[in-house]
Amino acid sequence: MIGSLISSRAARLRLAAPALALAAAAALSGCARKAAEAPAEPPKVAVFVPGLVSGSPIYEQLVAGAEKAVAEIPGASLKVVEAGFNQAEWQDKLSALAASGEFDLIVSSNPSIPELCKKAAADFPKARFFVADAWLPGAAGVHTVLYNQYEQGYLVGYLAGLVTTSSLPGANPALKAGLVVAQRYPTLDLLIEPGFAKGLSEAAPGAVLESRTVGNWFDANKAAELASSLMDSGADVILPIAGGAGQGVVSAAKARGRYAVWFDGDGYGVAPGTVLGCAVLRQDRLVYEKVKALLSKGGESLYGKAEVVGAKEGYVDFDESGEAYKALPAAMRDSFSAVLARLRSGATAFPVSGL
Ligand code: RBF
Repeated sequence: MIGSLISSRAARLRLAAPALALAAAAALSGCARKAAEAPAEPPKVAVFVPGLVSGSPIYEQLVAGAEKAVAEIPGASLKVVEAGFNQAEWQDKLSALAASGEFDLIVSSNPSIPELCKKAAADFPKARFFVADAWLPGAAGVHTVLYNQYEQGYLVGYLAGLVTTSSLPGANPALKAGLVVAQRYPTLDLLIEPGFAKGLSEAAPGAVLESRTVGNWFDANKAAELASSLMDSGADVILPIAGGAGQGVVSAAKARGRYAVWFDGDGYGVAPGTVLGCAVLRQDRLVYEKVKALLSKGGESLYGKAEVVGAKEGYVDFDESGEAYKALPAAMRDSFSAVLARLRSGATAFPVSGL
């Protein structure tokens, strides 16, 4: 039985190798025999969700991408761990996953996570991490990919500029847009907000961007209050970067007949007619591709590396399929789609080399 296993593996080895004689010799070596006797276990993957999945499109996509990759690897398994909103607990929870030694790969997402992985990898050098929406080069055992969120912010900023200068029923003469954020962090301060401001001022020269901070990623009531105060001061279109709390921004905008633009996923359905545009991430695709690559031969070479992907690579985009977007005046959509096309083609680029 074992003998036939070895010979069928040897046959496959020979098929794959360019030099038949070499492959046959390798198949007879102790090394190849050992590999045949102890076939690699199917991989085990953990998804570490820094928060809760529900309500945060970026985390929904994280899980969906990992699930798809694992489903395609025979015998592979997936465990999803929601770490909750107490950020002070994240290091211990992540390190516990690494310490268990159970997982071939721990996958996560958000810019604060690589530092925690770096610490866990120092304590448990066999642990391997992939973090999307993050950037940390040179950390052993940790691979990161950052989205060009300047471009993502720019897209909805440009749309917000078209809205605030428009004669849509919910638009007012004040040239003002709002931003409701859960907390301040470098990707927001260096990419998302300046990108939004750039798009806004290109479409609406002289327009003002005002922001408010919720203090957490879940309090939709507080986010709604902050959105109301922005609307009191003249904002007619608001972007929430607030995870589940963002729903409160949209309901407040809806209640006042104003508008929202959305980030990360498809938000048109959150309040039809209120959410006018969605700058999306293809995080599900990225996570799927990276999990597959990291678990295959050669995947090890990716650890320690940090990459940036944007609109040109197709990981930052805009969802034009929403009814509310399609119902906008043709002149607005023409102007917006020209900007979108330039970003997609790379004719307009806002290169980001890290954080
Ligand atoms: N985004 C969410 O959608 N939900 C969250 O719970 C969430 N938590 C975050 C916690 C920290 C410490 C940081 C730095 C970011 C968090 N983000 C969260 C933001 C996320 O990484 C991303 O910037 C936004 O989703 C915009 O793409």
